[in-house]
Amino acid sequence: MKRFFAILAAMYLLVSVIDGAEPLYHTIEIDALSLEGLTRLLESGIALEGAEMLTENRMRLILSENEIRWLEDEKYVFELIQYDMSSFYASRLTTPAKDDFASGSMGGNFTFAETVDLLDQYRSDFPHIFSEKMSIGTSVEGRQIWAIKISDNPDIDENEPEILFTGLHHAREPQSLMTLIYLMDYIAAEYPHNSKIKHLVDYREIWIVPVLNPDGYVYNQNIAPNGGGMHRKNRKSNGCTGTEMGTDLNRNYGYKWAFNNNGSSGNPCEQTYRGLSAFSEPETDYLRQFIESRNFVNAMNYHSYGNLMLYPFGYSSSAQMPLADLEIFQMIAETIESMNGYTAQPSHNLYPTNGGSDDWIYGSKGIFAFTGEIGSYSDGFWPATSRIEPLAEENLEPNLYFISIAGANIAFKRLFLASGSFLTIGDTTELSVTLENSGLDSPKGGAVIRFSSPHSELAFFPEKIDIAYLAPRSENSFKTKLLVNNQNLIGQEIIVEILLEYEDLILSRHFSLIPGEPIIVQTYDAESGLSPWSGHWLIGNTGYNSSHGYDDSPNANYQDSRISVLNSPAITIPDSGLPLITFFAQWDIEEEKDWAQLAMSIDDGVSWQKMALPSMTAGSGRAMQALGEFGWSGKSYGWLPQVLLLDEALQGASVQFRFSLSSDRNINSPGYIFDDFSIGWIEKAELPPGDINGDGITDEADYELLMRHILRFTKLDPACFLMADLNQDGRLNILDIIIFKKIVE
Ligand SMILES: [Ca+2]
Ligand SMILES: [Ca+2]
Ligand SMILES: [Ca+2]
Ligand SMILES: [Ca+2]
Ligand SMILES: [Zn+2]
Repeated sequence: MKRFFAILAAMYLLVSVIDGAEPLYHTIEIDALSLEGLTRLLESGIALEGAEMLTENRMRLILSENEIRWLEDEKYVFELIQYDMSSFYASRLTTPAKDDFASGSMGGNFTFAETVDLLDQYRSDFPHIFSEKMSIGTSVEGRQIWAIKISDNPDIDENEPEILFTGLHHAREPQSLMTLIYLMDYIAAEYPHNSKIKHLVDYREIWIVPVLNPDGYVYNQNIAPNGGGMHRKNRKSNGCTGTEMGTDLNRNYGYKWAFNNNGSSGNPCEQTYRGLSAFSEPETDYLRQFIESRNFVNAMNYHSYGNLMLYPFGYSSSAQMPLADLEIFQMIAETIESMNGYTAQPSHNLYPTNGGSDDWIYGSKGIFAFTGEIGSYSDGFWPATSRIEPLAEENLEPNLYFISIAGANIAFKRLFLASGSFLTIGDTTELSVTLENSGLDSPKGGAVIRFSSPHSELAFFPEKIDIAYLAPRSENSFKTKLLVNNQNLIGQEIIVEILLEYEDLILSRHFSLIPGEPIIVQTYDAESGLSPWSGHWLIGNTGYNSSHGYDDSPNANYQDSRISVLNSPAITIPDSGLPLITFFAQWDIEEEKDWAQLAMSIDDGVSWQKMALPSMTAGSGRAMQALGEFGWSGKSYGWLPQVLLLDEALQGASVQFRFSLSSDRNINSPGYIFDDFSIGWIEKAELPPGDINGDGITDEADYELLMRHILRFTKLDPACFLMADLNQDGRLNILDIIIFKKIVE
């Protein structure tokens, strides 16, 4: 390994000739790092943010020359990886195009002054959802620390769950600011036409403090006007100069402040200097007052870098919190991890910190506080200009989720029809809907479930369920009964629509069922091996009411960049009645990009026709989802019955089915499972002519239905319409009435 001395000596020369220059920062890798060496490192006051263990005893980190000198004195073994990070970062920052998102003058990053202008711009462009910027106090050098609120009626303090976002605790982490500006831009643009965003704005109060440390950020602008400045702390005068001046704001909070010297430093020139006392710094003290003046449910403090989603505690690995709180922290952090891949973990897992923001915000105030460390080492403190928007974008979905869960966050979890896909004429069957509220509050004003169908012949008891209270972080099931009395509907596909309404948000689920009692001639239940099915898919140990199912990737996520298939054997379609296929399926597949599909071949696998089922979604046109085709993506939330009606012309034919799962090059999920793949048929009822209501006799009741349709009081179901169209001319009129009269005479 190359030693460092020669380079270091050259470096000192360089520094000494530039009068008053800032110390340089370099990326180094420490090797042969022992536990004892790590402990000394922790106690040194070096900032380990972004530091990474590359192997068990090799650590990569960014240090100032003074810190590197200290490493040498302490006999660490290390290697230079990247010289002068400030210049290195600056070399990747370019002048952005005016209409790019990242159009600030520091290589795309907005300066403090530009950020203040943006806050004014939001207010003047969107005064109905952005508040006037408000100062929560002034910094060491007298700059305003601005906050802005996003909500409906932004000038009124309404009783809505409050969320806090902060950026730039540390001055050299501009991606924290850019991520919040991206969020504000997105909300402003989407609010008028995106019901989910409108819900978040109208039913929450979103507070953003984009620049907590304006002095440090402006200092970086002064020493590196085009970006790349390496100052971290605030600008409190403490006898040190340059980037060694100031207090580490994220070690100055008042919960276990100065707990020990591992997680903060008492030496003013060190990067993790904690200040003279808890909240000795105006920036942290004003944020404290601001937090205490409000009612935040959760708080997200953005930093960079490390691809991490951290939660308390930071001060000690033996710190305890109530299990119920820990579960909430884990749920939120792990959900975010599933969205952007950031590692969810308690802050102390990485390295101890005391006096950190989250320990106080949670430990003293009971607010669920997180630290998001955006980006990887290759992005670093000043990501390349082209990386600013992608890094902000990868935190958009997590941020919207974070806003949502401060209140109610409700989704359909399971739908279950007791009779599977079928409904015996004249019998009621139970439909149960399970809702999950993963949010931290019950929906404001409760929730409503409505059941409906475009087929007026399908009745629900009840049609509407009012839910006054839906406990935070709970699952609840609600039931209705379904009834079809009309035998004309046997073998008709009937769509059931379930609407969930809460806080002015409407979520819907659809599924289809078929009135009638099918005769199943064959079922493949996956209980005795894959054969006679064949392909890439396997038998997994998750089945529908059984222990096995057909599974694209048992107990694992599907692979990237792959199309895997499962072919059925040749299947002979029954030669009577209405032929159909029925099965149960569950899936969890990357939405919009990947999907599972079902195809059928009637020519021994020469050509395949893609099927469309009501539980599928239309192709997005992105990644694997072809426009004009249908497939399963997103989540089924448990088993959903599936039924596929086949053309009567296929009676007696030999056909083959093929399931496929197509994945793009990134993000994979558990995949697709189906079970009890059955072939059967339904016999249509033999009804007398004119029996519109399908009760077996033609009488006054049918006449009334016919008249009501002709007089446009009600509209007949298509199947009933066919029954009423006695002269079979495709319309209902006086001619049908004349024939009807003759029938009942
Ligand atoms: Ca409001
Ligand atoms: Ca099975
Ligand atoms: Ca009748
Ligand atoms: Ca007619
Ligand atoms: Zn930071």
